[in-house]
This record gives sequence, C-alpha cells and structure tokens, in this order.
Amino acid sequence: SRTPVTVTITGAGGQIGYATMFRIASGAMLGADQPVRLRLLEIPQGMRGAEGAALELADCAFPLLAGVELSDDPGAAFDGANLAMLIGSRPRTAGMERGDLLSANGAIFGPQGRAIGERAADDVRVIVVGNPANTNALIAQQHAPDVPADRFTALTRLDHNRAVGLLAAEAGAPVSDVDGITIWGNHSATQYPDLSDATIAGRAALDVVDADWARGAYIDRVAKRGAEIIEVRGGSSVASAANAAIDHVRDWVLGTGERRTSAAVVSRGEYGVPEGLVSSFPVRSTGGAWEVVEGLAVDAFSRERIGASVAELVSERDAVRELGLL
Ligand code: NAX
Repeated sequence: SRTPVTVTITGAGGQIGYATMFRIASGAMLGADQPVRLRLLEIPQGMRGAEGAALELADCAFPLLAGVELSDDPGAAFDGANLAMLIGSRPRTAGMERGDLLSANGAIFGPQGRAIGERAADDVRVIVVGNPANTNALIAQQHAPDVPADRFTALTRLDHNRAVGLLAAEAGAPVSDVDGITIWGNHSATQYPDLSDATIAGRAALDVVDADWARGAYIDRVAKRGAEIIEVRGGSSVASAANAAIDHVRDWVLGTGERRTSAAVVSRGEYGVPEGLVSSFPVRSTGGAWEVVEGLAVDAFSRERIGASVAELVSERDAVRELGLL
C-alpha cells in the first residue's frame, strides 16, 4: 500500500478545521487510494476542540486514516509535513486597528513559516486560509527562505467557486458548463471576479449574461458573499471554505488538466503584479505545480480593478514590512 501523506492542519479546533479534516480522511482531497496522516496544530485554548475532533475521526474508522497527532508546537506539527493547511489565524474583530491585526498575524505566520522551513518535507505545499490570507502567506513564505516560493499559496478558491456558482445561476446553466473565470488580487472586498474570458458551454459568458451586471452587481455580490452568508446563516462560511481549501489542494496535487481556476500564488511579475506579492491569478496545475495562465487580454476596466486590489496588497506588504514582520 502507498506511504501515507502527512497533512498538517492549523486551527484544527475551529470551525473550518473541523469541516476539513473528515473529508481529507475520507479521501476527498488526495484520492480514494491515498492514505493520510493528520497533524492537528492548535493553541492551548483550542486544544479541547481539536481533541474532540480527533475522537470523532477515530469513530469514523476511515480506512485511509493512518494516524492523528495533536500538538501546540509548530515544530512538532510541521515535522515531515507534505501539505500544510494554515487555517488558524487572528481575524479582524470590531475596533481592531490594521496594525494590531497584522502584528497578531505576524506573530502566528512568522514562526509557522520558520517551522515549515526547518521541519517540513522537501515537497511541502502550503495553503493559507486564515485571514488576511494573502499577506499571512507572504509572511510565512518570507520566513522559509529555503523552501521554493511557489510552494506558498493562499486561498481564493472560495471566491472562485462563488463566482462560478453565481454566474451559472444567472445564466441558468449547470456549473460544469462554466470555465475561464478569474479572481484577481486580494481575498478581500477589493478582489476582482473577472468574466472577460469566461465561457458557458463554450460561449462567451459576456454574450450570455448582461454585461452591465457582469461588471457591476455581480462583482459586488461575489466580493460580499461572505457577508451575505453571515447575514443569512448567522455565522461565517465554513463548509464552503473547507470545500474550497480541499479543491485547491486536490487540483494542485492531482492537476487541473485544461480547466482553469484561481489561486493566490507568489507573483513572478505576471500581468504587472509586483514580484513577490501573493496575489490571485488565473491558474492551471500540471506536474504538481501551479502555473499562471499568461497572455489573457486585459482591458481598461479590468486593468483598473486588478490595479486597485494589487495596490491593497502592496500596502499590506509595506505595513508588515514597517512592523518588522517580513
Ligand atoms: P475559528 O475561530 O472557528 O477557528 C480558528 C481556530 O484557529 C481556533 O480554534 C483558534 O484557537 C485557532 N488558532 C488561532 N491561532 C492559532 C495558532 N497560532 N496556531 C494554531 N491554531 C490557531 O475560525 P474559522 O471559522 O475556522 O476560520 C478560520 C480562518 O479562516 C479565519 O481567519 C477566517 O477569517 C478565515 N477564512 C478565510 C477564507 C478564505 O477564503 N481565505 C474564507 C473563510 C474564512 O473566513
């Protein structure tokens, strides 16, 4: 039988961690023939939640689950990790200044990045879910200078999946007919869900749906979908976030084929995005690596929207640099 893959989940006592681990253990992320070993990292306050989840994992008797270990020490949790899913963070709460938010996360993602650099497996792949996800990924990446930069990514797949679902609903088409949507920039309100190159069953999406909607209400709806879920459900997105993180890792490891998706990856300067920023791009995965889809036409409207979101990433990077977190 195959060697188990070691998957480290941080924030494992929280909501998204809980919604993620059972699907990983069932084979939904790496396939029905790939055993997994789970490492759950928490801070002391979250440890009971993670312990409880581990008891339930045992009660599922998943044939693919080769082991579960809990730790509150990043070095132990990332030791030998092939996949690192960084879900736990310090999200913004009411009244919190940006500097406080970035400092609190620097204190989490700096040490975690360092532990990944020192202890993880040579093939480690990292996805950051915890917000502010792009900048947290940048901080972690900068603390692991010996790990190739392209192994650090942040989640914009939830935004992408929301964009696919909302376009399909508007067009009255099945989601499987939709391709070519891009989420650009930051996982924040400035993100730009772009239909310029999108297709529905091979037809240009902008010929199927109203172009004013596509460049107005649609963008707002996707960007504010998280708030809509909170409003309706009385709590933030959990299962859909876990699903998106699993989609991201599965596509990264197993490949997308010709299908396109979106992921926040370290920029090599594509589309004028400053090198080194962790920004969302149109991507495919082949051979276990994301590649940015290049050569797409970017009109003036798109250029401005991308520019605004990238400017926000630049200002976040400058702020963490000023705080000495990079
Ligand atoms: P929860 O508060 O339920 O869980 C977070 C868990 O992380 C807690 O159990 C906490 O103890 C733990 N934690 C905090 N610091 C830690 C550290 N240093 N090491 C290990 N664990 C630590 O939040 P949940 O709903 O699970 O959301 C997790 C994160 O995902 C939040 O930052 C949230 O903002 C972010 N999201 C990101 C999304 C994205 O698309 N990128 C969408 C969903 C979600 O909003």
